[in-house]
Amino acid sequence: MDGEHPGTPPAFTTQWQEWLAESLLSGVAHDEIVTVMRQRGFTPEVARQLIATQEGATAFRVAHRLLGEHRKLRSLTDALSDQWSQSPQAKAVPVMDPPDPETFFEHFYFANRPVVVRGLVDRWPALHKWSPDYFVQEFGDAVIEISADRQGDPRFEENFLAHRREVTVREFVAHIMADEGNDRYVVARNQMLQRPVFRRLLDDIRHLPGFLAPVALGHAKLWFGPAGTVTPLHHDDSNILFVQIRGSKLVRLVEPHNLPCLYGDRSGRSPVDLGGVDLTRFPAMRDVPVTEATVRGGEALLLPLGWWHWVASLETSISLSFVGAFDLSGHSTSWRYA
Ligand SMILES: O=C(O)CCC(=O)C(=O)O
Repeated sequence: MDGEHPGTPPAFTTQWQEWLAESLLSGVAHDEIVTVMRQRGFTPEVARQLIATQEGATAFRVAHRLLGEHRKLRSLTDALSDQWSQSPQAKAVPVMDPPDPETFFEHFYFANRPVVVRGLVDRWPALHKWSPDYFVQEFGDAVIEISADRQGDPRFEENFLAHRREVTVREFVAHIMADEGNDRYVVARNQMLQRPVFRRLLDDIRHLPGFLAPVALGHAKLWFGPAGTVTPLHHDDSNILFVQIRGSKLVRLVEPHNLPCLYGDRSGRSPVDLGGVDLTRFPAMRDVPVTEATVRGGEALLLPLGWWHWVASLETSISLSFVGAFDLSGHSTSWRYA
């Protein structure tokens, strides 16, 4: 928009058109717009005429209406996240002990609130059998896919395909027992339990009547790694029951109404590191409440639909997640946003 010669009326370039549309849609007063345009060589009459033409254009009027709806929705999410921040549950995830399906659905699943459930999987043989040593003993020579060399790549999730490696269970366990950290991790997307050789592991988990639909068991997703793995902040599009089989994990959560402050991409990943938020890079995070839970072996955590979560393993860890397959008479809701 610079570089106009005094006395020569400037061209109303695409850049000017976008500036004008953006200023009007952001609510800048006409007089202020005219002042800026005058300083750049437009006469006040031409500036006012351009404003009138812009405001009369069909595309502008549609954008104005949609923006009004967007602002109203945004102010609602701001109000709801403010209200949530006053709840005691915003400080720490509540614990349900013993498990009770009615309370689980009524107070947590349908209320879209996370909860740690104790005692839910007490009867699963996996709790007592599964360990790195057990996996070596039973499947030592079997080949698995892992997510590797992650520490040097801040976008290792987006670049998932480039980080896939094949190793034997024996090699993997030897590595994770020797080295903590985020460099080697069997994640859900590696689909370990989908390989036929590992299917018999599913015999060690049991139907959870009232909580999970029987079909859920066949779709269990495995997470297996050393202390120090980190799954970066993201949200999923369904409710998840996350079951810790062995070891413990720290889970930090952000309530969905804070979505506009999380710098997320279209797929639901956020660059914000909840291990230590950089407020210079992400100032909108300043007032966002972060809720925390430590999930220990034998405990389950409801990760409700749309909740952002960041997960760090505190010890050698084996976990399972069950996505969107709850024992409901209706259907499991999912969030279609693409
Ligand atoms: O355990 C982890 O590292 C991540 C779990 C997770 O993000 C999920 O189940 O959605």
